Amino acid sequence: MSEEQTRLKQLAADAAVDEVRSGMVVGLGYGSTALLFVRSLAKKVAAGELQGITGVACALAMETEARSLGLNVSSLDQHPVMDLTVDGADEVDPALNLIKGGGGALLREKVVAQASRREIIIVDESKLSEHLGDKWALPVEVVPFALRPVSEYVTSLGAEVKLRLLEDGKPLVTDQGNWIIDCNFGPMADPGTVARSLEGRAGLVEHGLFLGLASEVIVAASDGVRRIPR
Ligand code: ABF
Repeated sequence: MSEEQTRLKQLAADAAVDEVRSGMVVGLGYGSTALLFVRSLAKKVAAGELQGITGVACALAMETEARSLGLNVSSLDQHPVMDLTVDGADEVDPALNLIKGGGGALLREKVVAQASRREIIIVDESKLSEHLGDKWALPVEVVPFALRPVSEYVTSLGAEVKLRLLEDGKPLVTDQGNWIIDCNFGPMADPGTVARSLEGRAGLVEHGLFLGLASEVIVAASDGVRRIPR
């Protein structure tokens, strides 16, 4: 990631921190941009500028990181509704629909997003696309037992399917013990139809199309930060 991209991500993250109020239950997203948000949030809490913040993390790794930064991290069992969640995205279309899951945390991210009063997405300008799928394959979480039938089904829908592997050649394992297949549908004229074609398929646990879930997208570009409300 370039220094400029990191600078832009930090601008977006700082704009999101300004939306947090004392006493809030805050969903903590996953990925490098969300991490910048969590670090900025932790600084404000440590400085006493925010009190009574409870975090609910969208990934086990973020839970650990947030606790190491001194944040109070709880669970959905204790806090089933978030006042505000801040998360990243891989791709954003003009309708603020998203592709998420580049970090493999899409299932918990979607659970937390659906449980949030506000879902603020923070991105740098490189994430904006005319159509979802222009730049990113769609991550899909799959039960290992069902890898082949689900992969063949998604291929029959017209996508090119690849099992996500780590550098050691082993499959990435999600927090739920599942695998991720990256499904390249190409540019999607109607992501809703793609989403519906994936839902209900046995063994296909969740997909990375976040439709109608973003309340607002904060975009950091070289000419400044802009906020796009739903
Ligand atoms: C997570 O982080 C994922 O849902 C999303 O794919 C990814 C974005 O990563 P980054 O902020 O590092 O670009 O939110």
